[in-house]
Amino acid sequence: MATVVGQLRQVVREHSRRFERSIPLIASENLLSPYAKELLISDLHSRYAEGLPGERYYEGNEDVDRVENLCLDLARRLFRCSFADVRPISGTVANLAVLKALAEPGDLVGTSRLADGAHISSASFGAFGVRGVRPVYYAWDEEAMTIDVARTREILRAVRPKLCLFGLSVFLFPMPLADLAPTLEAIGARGWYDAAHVLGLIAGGEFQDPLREGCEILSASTHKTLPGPQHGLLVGEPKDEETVKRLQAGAFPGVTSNHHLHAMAALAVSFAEHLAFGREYARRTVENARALASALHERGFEVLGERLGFTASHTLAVRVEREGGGSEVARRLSEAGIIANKNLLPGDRSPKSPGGVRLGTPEVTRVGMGAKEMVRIAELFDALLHQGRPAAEVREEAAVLKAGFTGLRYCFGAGEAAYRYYDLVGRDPS
Ligand code: DSN
Repeated sequence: MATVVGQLRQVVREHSRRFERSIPLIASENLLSPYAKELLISDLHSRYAEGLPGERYYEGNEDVDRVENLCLDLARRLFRCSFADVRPISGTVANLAVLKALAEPGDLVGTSRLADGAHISSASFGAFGVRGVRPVYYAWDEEAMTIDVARTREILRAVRPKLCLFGLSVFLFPMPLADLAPTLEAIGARGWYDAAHVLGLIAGGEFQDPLREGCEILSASTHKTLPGPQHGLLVGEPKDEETVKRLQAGAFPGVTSNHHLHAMAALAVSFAEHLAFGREYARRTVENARALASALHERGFEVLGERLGFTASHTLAVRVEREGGGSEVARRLSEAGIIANKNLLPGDRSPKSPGGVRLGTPEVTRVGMGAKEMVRIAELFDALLHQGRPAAEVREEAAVLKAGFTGLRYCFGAGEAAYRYYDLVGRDPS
């Protein structure tokens, strides 16, 4: 068994090295700062603290309470709101907490379709199905790559869902929340925003401000454009104390037992870092996404959202049917050291044959890349997918490009190795 442990350490070292040499373009991934990582492997990992600060079911939680109160305070400052709950352990769990709190089985809940970029939480095989709520789909404007306001108003007035979820996993442009808010009010529906992808952009003042555009509650994961640990979050301006209590009960005991205290402590660090560095990071992340989109478009790639400047977020969607389809292109990019994912795009007929790839700039921005590097990345795409250059050659060029960008930015301890393997023991077991 000792050998297996040695093998595992080696595999994870190789994984870190692979990412150090790659161009990581997964829109939902990011890198943790050294101070956040340190708390992630602290003794908090070994503890239980069910309940809220000061109202625990376990003893020994005095310091956990201090950490949680700091984390809550930072969350409220970052999102300029009165309510926060940092106990959901992931974005999907945060969504389940909202559904538990604000919907009953059988209720109608507004959302977008998967092919229009929605997260699997909205699917019958995801969180919606777990809670037993029925989706009401918004109409979609394929050219503008966002909700079609006029047609969606009609749908909402006709069907009258109780709750309306706004949020996407291919999130190119802000949702038309302010335009839809009067309709939500007229039918008595509550506005809920899943900010997982754009959390760091919202906190950095870059995308939209859902809590001031008609949404009462915002759920999220905390490791995408907000470069925190894998965890979940609820923030908002609940309309009354009853809603606060329901949301808190949704988080615990509704959908969590213990809330991963080590991740919560790391999240507090990430919030503090985002308060200090988030504005610049968010701005540069979006600038890079636009630069990459333009550079790919100039090289003949079909980047969606052209009329509106391709993207206003960290994400771009590229239709790659001419290049072999989403699955094939994602695989070939990976062989060439460029990590992305296949994705369904509007108009795709089968989930098994996604027509596109989704690209994101959170991680390449985090290690300090800028517009010049975005052009270089587009050249690598062109070389591989249009000029027929062998993947092995492109992989070497990708590694050369990445070699200059392996230190973290936009955090305390900037410059620390971004892909460091933390060898705490110093030797393999014998
Ligand atoms: N699966 C994540 C994404 O890549 O968008 C969201 O949970």
